Amino acid sequence: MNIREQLNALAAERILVLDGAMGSMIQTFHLEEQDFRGERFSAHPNSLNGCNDLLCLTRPDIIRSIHEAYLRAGADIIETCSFNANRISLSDFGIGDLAYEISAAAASLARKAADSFSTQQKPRFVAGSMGPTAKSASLSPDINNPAKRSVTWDELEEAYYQNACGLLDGGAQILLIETVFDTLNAKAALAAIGRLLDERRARQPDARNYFDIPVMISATVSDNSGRLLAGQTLHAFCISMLHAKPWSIGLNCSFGAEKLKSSLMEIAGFTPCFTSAHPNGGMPNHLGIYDQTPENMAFYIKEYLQEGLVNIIGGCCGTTPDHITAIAELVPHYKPRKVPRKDAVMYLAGLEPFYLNPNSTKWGFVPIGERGNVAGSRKFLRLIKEEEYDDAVSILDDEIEKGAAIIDLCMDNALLDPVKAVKNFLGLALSYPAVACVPIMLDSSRWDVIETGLKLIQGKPLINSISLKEGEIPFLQKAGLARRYGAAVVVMLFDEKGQAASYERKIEIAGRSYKLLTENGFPPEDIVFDPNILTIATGIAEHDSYALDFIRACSWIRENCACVQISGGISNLSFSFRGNNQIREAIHAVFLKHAVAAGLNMAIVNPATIFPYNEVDPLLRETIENVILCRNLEESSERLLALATDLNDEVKKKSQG
Ligand code: THG
Repeated sequence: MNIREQLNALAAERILVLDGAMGSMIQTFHLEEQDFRGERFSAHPNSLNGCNDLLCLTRPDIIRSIHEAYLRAGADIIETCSFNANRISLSDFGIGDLAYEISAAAASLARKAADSFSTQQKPRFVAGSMGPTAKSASLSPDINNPAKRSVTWDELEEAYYQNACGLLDGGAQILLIETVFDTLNAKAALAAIGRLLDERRARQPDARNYFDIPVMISATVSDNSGRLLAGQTLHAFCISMLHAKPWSIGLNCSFGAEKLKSSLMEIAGFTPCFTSAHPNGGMPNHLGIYDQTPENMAFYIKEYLQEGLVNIIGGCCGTTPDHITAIAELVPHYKPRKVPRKDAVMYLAGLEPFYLNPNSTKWGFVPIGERGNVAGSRKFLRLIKEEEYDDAVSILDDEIEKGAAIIDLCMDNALLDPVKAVKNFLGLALSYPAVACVPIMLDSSRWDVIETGLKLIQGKPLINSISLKEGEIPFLQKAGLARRYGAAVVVMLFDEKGQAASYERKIEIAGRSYKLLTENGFPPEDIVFDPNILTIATGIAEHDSYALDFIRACSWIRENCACVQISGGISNLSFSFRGNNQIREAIHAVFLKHAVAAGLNMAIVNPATIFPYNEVDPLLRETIENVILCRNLEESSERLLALATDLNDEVKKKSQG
């Protein structure tokens, strides 16, 4: 059995006990500057007092004795003293370069302690602690410049990578990303861990099983709103973590066990993996000291256990081995929480969660706003070019108000630098509450532009798009990166031979893409097929069946590709009637009715112009229906053109008025 299997077997039987605080225990030793420095850092220019992680090198005796105290108290899992053992945090002390060394030393110390207590009956485990750093990848440090960030995704990912590398090399058996206050930081940590474990497995194929390291994620809530500091709700946070298949998701620090309970309930009811909690020992008193007694803390923890909220329980700031003893004594009397299954529904997130439910909108499909697209709105293009970003954001706000549940964002234009435009615009737009709440669809033909967006979004976005255009290897590589960043994907029906226009080509490519993705572990509910909505009524005979072929492809995909979503860019359909909005809206209404019936459940649209099918003029509706469904084609097309011309004349008359 590898560590994951051992832990799973134990967690199926009982609630596991995590240890308590490292910091408050270190304080009891009343250490001075010299203890932190040891001999090795006696001449270091900065003060090192308070750099607890450094004690793994300079006072390993103390760290080990604390581990042993928690093991004696009954902890199944102990945490390494490495909360700040990353380049970003250690740089505050001028020792950023020691991140790997300290992480490795921290893990090795904890392992020695754990191994000396481990028995067949009660095996002990070491979780490598990975703190959030003091910097946020999502929040601006400057109120006058909301697009500014004090740390980038790349800096965080690199810092976490070294942190995790050291922890694994030192012998950590679990990695614990804790005190998450900004989901984007945690996503960078997950990406770093994912990359590291992939590299290790590739380098040491016979140790693949060993590098199946369980990852625990634990967030902290900063106020009673039950949100993380960077703004996400707990549901949105969980959704944004699930791509990494964490072993557990939970909460730590915050305000003590009593107040943490409601937040924990939210996570426990939903999360399809184990849940953990390691709250503070109450709230600090007026002197900043945590004075909650072990009995008092255990009183509140008992409620967690009675209500089946946790699989792993321990303590954070202010807790001591006595607190852990009190908790460990309770645990055998209660059953572990039952892990709910995840249903095969697409979850996305902005600051708020999004569950795909087309029936919850009045249209029967989920509208994705099309106007944040420099190729689809002249106004948006002008505002982006002129860097009038606030006004450009108001276009998105407006779409959301009109019903867009997701926002398509596209900066592909020859006159723009799309990487720069995404960075600057998205950095700003995400500071506006309405935009920040909904999931973003990153629309670009350039992968570097998409990755730029992925590195800025805390939630779970959609990538628009990937396809087999350049063959299977790049397709699967991008799908793999989508998982690493925690994004769902739009799959356009293209292959090496080009875009699928006919029904036969559409189903050929859909079937092939589906098989490739699902065989490589991509969850089908995170696939959005786009069977290419192409322009009809162009006067070219080949184009006549485009709408019908799309609709028929939707039906085939529904029958043959379980759990996927189907979307399309609706406005493409009517390009040949540009300038004639009434006809365009009528065409969209009729098309949507049939496409939704065939299985379309999302659509890129201008939500302000969605027109109800039943309100389309009956003669016009019948004509459009015939054109879309290729019935009586010649006559219907002529009639549609005539109706369009009439409508155009009417519009002209009215405007001349
Ligand atoms: N599939 C996927 N993504 C897509 C498309 C698709 N992204 C882009 C496009 N197609 C969908 N978006 C739009 C946006 C606007 C229009 C059409 C498609 C549009 N705009 C008006 C016009 O050009 O006439 C508005 C003009 C204006 O206001 O300036 O029609 O198919 N996955």
